Amino acid sequence: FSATVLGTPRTGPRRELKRAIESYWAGTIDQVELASIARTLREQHLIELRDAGLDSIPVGTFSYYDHVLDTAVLLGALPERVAGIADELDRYFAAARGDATVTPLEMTKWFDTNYHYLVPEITPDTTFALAPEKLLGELAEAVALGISARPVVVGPITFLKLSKAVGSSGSGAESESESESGSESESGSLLDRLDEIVPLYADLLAQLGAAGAEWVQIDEPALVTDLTAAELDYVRSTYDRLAAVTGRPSILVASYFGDLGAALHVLAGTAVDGIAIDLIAGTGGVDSLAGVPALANKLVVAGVVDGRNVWRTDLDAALSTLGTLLGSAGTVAVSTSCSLLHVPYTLDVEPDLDDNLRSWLAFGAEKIAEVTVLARALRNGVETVSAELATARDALANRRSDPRLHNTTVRARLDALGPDSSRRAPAAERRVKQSERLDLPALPTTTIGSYPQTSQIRIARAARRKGEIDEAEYVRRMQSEIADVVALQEKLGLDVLVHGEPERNDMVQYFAEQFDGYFATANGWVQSYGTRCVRPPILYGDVVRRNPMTVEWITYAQSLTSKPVKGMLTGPVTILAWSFVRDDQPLPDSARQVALAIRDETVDLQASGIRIVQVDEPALRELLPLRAADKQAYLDWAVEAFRLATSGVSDATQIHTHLCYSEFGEVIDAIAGLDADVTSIEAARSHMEVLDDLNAVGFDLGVGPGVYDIHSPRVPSIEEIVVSLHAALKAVPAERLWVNPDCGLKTRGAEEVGASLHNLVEAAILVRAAL
Ligand code: THG
Ligand code: ZN
Repeated sequence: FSATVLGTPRTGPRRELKRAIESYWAGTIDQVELASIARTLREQHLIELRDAGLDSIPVGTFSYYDHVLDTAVLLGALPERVAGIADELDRYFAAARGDATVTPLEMTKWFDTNYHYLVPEITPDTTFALAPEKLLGELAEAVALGISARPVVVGPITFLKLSKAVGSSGSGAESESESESGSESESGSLLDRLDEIVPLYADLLAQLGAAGAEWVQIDEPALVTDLTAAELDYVRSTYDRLAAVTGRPSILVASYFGDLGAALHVLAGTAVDGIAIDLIAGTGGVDSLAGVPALANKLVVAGVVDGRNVWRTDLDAALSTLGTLLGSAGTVAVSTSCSLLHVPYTLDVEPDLDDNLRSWLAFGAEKIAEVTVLARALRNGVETVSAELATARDALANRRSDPRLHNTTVRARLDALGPDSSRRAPAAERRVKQSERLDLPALPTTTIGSYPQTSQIRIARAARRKGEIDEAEYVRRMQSEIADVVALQEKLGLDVLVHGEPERNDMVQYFAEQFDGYFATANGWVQSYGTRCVRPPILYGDVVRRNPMTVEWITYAQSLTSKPVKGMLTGPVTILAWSFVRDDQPLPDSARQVALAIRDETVDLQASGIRIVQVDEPALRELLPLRAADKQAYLDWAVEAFRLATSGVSDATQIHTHLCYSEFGEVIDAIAGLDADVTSIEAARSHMEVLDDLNAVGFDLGVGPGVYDIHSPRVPSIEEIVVSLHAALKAVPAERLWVNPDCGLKTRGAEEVGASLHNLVEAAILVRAAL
């Protein structure tokens, strides 16, 4: 084949699948109707992909929740605790989301993307067994439509590397917190289980071959991470075994999100038929492939169209890459660098884009068109696509010359900032000035920032969007929400208050909308996990904060109370992590621009009398590079950007930060490096172990280890919070300890929030009295 993509979005162009699944959960449609909606979506999509000109089309990439969970089902590896649920689909959803009696699988990030997968649990007792019905069924649907379908599965190495070894089959949450998913030692040991699953993959290949598949795509993104020699041996033996299966389809091993490095030589040395290579995220580039003679008898599927970002491809550059590749590969097919799961479906549903901006972009459908143009150029000669090449050139030239890309004021301001601009006075000096000004009790209580998004908030937001209410009325309604949240906190006796963030639905979108240099899409949904989607804003030019963004809301809240109200901002790394970012300048440069905008906001908040400003970096861990060699450079610029954002205020202004989605291990030094006066952190599920880790790196600033897990609707008792606080006090002296939940409260119900915070305050009072 000559033109393909490694995968496609699956939630539906208008999020039809999301709605159908949520309706099923709500009980308003049954399984038959859900299956029929899903099948229609799949079939329409297959036809679109074929009509767009792809000559090999991925199937089996459809999912009701997550493709890693689907792989666990394929291999018969769902946890024992859901085995008793008779209905297959309900068992699947119970593994994904839990139910009244069962804890769900843990969720974590899919490599360095914003997609979250469910972490399969493998116990010594797990008995793998092949369940190929879903994949065979989707293949049969495509075959019936006469479509040249290529079944896709997550490969055995990646599956085991992403899974978590748990002690025994019996337990759920208890054993989960003991081990971190994906860590070197455990995943190393799980590769022992290849002997059990490779035969199932072999069986699967034979069945796919018999069902008419000419090619199968085995996804092995784990091969772009650092692998030990022993792991590379596993790669070799696994693919030697799979290549030896009789009656199998041709095997395409798909890598993406980085360079294969040594794994390329290993794979090329096996008898697999094709290798997909990410020529966008990989820095080795196409030249590094020239040194792999074994590629000369393989199909190289060249990922020259960026599957993860939204910019129109430089077709001339892509053609030149493809030309070089023709020198080292047996045959070449054109593809996206990874699955299109990570970008929206199409630009067609974005009415508000100006024509210039539109011409710079390519979402899913537009990327597929680029792939087919490039493939036509390879097949029939560049002259057959000269019109398309000219259009692409014009768009690129238009983008490069657009005045919105460069703001000389911002650049001059950043150039003028020396290293002192990201340094504050020593923490001890700050602590003295802050405690004089704030006059807080020992073990001060606070919350992370957001309060439940009530139906009144959603109604007001929708009414404002439709123009049914004016801005003044909208502000009145938000102020009334803020007043309620402040009154609640006063009543509960919290020490440091928040305004509750009613005006934000997604914090990154909220800030991006107020920056020049950003564009917000109307329908650019991307799956985040399960049925949940986000609309990442697009950063295209230099970032300028047009006006103060939060000052009016925060000062309104502060006017209602004498207790300190925290200003609430999102840090530069998180804003970028949850955006589509510029590809025409290094990410650290964009980070400094966002940091400057946030810094201006902190200074304005301070000037308006706000004494504490929190700058959240929940995504600090998310952008961590996949290869160890790249990690420190990332952490250096990420920490520097945060410090630039937070060092503009006086010593007496207290800077807080909040980090979530733990697995802090690799970033623990960076957390200390942020130099925030107070850091609130997820700890409830890790039994306060994170505090020992912080001590080990000499962390001596304020810390608020979450004393209860807000991801569950359960109300923690006073007693258990007291126990948590005593555990925390073993690691942290009382002067540095804060008391807070482990994350924002926006997804929780009002009643449980009131009850939980009541218990939190009572527990703090009890422990305080005993100090
Ligand atoms: N904002 C952005 N990206 C994120 C998060 C975020 N990435 C990581 C993490 N948080 C993902 N978590 C969620 C949680 C909830 C939802 C999406 C991602 C969610 N989405 C609504 C839905 O799909 O129904 C739509 C929300 C909307 O209307 O904007 O609930 O916090 N940028
Ligand atoms: Zn959080």
